[in-house]
Amino acid sequence: MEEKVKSSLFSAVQPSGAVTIGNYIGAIRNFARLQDEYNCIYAVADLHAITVKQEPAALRRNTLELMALFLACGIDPKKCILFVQSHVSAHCELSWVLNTIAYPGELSRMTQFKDKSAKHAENVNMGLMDYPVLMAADILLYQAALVPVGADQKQHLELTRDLAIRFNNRFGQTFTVPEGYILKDSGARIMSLADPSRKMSKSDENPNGFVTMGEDRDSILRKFKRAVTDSDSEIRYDPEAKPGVSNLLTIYHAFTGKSLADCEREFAGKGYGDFKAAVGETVADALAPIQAEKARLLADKAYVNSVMNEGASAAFRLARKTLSKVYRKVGFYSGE
Ligand code: ATP
Ligand code: LTN
Repeated sequence: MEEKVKSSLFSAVQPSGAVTIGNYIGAIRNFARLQDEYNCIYAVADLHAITVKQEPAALRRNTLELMALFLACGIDPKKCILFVQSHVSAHCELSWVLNTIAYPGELSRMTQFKDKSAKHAENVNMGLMDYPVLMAADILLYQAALVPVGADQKQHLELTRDLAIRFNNRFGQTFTVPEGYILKDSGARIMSLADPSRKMSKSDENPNGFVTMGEDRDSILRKFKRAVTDSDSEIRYDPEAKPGVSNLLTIYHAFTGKSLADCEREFAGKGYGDFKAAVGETVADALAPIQAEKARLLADKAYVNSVMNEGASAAFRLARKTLSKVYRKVGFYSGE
């Protein structure tokens, strides 16, 4: 039988703090699901993380923890390439070349740049503005056809596509133009538990807004109990009119695998108190085995290190192919 050639898929998460259930539902959970269908390449995006201030010791710790979390969430290093972005220098090298075809106007218009500039007004640096060009380099180096991310990254993916097309038009076919894989239903944008008009973010100053993947059971139950809903009492999925309740239904749906309609039916006639407690219990139950597996992996640092080192070698081999092609196309003399 003819074997179908798998296409490549790339995604990354920044080691910029504790990973939330928003990151998990919108992105990481899908990483393991896609690993049989695609040649998957997943990175810990430490080069991206330093665009906002990081404590060096915390960055080092978060990098190891995120690698362990990837593994604990079922990403199999036998099927995927898992590595740390700064271990493969081609990411910086390609982003330099792409910088020469990216315009400051398009970069300064990015929503994330505007949001982060406002939030970190004391540290608006060139890296923050260049963030999407580095992200384009990540994706284009591996000729990725698909990029699973949450809805907030859609604009960056559009820019990646624009840069790929611009380069291909100027220098000839070089890059695969990637597509985003963004969940269709809710889930692509999990909202804050404390303010359902804002996305759940690990850098929120209010810790009641997010639940991290490492959070203990009591804290999870407490945060869900306090989650903002509305003054009505109906448990119905309607993100416009009932953003808080809809967000909780989405989280319940994501962790149980039940359809949104079934989730609504299950809670029909029940009060908000019971509903919030049930969602909290479900999340705590779902996170427990992931937490246990992560702790087991962190106790075996040598294994996690070996996964990231082998991943970097494999990523380097793929990245070098694209980078050589790019260098040839732009006219760098090879000396051969
Ligand atoms: P910050 O909130 O500090 O800006 P972040 O969590 O948005 O960080 P990343 O760690 O790089 O940034 O995000 C990793 C992945 O999680 C991305 O694919 C992103 O789109 C997704 N993601 C982030 N927040 C959410 C959310 N609230 N709902 C769904 N997906 C999300
Ligand atoms: N910017 C992304 C993280 C990231 C990424 C990537 C995602 C860095 N490089 C390449 C997909 C593809 C974020 O989620 N904040």
